[in-house]
Amino acid sequence: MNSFTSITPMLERQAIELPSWAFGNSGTRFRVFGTPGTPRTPQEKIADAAQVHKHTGLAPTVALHIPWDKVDDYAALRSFANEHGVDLGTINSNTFQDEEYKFGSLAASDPAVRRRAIDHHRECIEIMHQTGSRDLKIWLADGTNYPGQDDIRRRQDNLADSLVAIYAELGDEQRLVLEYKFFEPAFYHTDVPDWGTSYVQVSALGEKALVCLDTGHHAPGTNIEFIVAQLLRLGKLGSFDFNSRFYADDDLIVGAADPFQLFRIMAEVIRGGGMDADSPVAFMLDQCHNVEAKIPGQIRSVLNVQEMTARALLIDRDALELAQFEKDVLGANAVYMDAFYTDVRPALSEWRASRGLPADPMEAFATSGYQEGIAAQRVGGTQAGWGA
Ligand code: PSV
Ligand code: MN
Ligand code: MN
Repeated sequence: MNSFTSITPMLERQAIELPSWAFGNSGTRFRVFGTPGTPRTPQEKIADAAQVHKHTGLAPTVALHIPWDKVDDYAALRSFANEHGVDLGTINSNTFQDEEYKFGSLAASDPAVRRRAIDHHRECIEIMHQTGSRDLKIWLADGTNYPGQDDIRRRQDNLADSLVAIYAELGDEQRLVLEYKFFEPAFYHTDVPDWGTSYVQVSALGEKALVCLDTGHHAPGTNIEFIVAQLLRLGKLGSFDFNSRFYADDDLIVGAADPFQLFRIMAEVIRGGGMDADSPVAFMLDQCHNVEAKIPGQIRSVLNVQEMTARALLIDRDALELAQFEKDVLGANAVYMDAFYTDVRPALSEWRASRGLPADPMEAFATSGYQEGIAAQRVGGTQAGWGA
């Protein structure tokens, strides 16, 4: 197995973007639970996100969702973030909560609806210029509920045309990442249901368009690390939305349901160069904390990613390749599993402390008094965009 010291340069550059919506109240369609201290403004969400970075050194940027995080002055919002030790990251568009989008947005049959959705993305790109964001992330709720409801092939053409119009607006340094999801809110067909469709659509656009892989957006049993390997091989893996799920799009803490899956994904990311210094792959959380405390929930999440990354980096690639070459099936599997079963927490704590970070970020936050402070100061926190 590789030594811990040999993997710290890779760990050093690990960055996991936090979603602003993770800090708002959320729940399910049955109930949204309030929490004391919930942010009331985008600024307060950013301040909370900055706590995660302060205690872990892992989360230097915060993703915004428009219009949930709409402000008058985005440059000022960026300065606010910088003053808190973080920066603004991905801009997420939103074409799923307005009445006009009942039958879709970028893939809709109605040209006026498509135009409206394209204009919204133009506005997002304008915001990206002000926030200094590189990535525009598009997730669409588009789809149908009944066979025959709409022409599913024509909708692909509509989507392609809409994406061309958006892509044309991107600046040289900007990128578009197209996220896929196999179902929900549409149940019969979804217009971007899988990595293949996303790949086909972004490939038609050009180099600045890539696929976003949300770990919660697959059918149970899907081999996600294979998708990772394939997209990296094709040079089209742009970003991750990390979360975990038991049943559907649960948006639970990444690594909570199946740490081994997270390990396997990170092993394939590393194998494909996705953690190299010049890698185009961006890592983000896409989670909601319905019943647990939000800031510690995010701290736990980035630590889970760090722990499984460290374990995946420990895989002795030479020994693995040799065993694979020699057709030593169980030997190869043992090399892989040895790394997975290594508890890296003590080494990570020590390494963290050596870099001036808390050895135990969960404990450091719990004893910082921050949570008590916001609970006393903030009344009437906002609901995150996701109620389901
Ligand atoms: C809806 O499934 C979703 O959870 C997608 O994963 C998006 O990334 C997220 O909402 C925010 O728009
Ligand atoms: Mn997502
Ligand atoms: Mn989702």
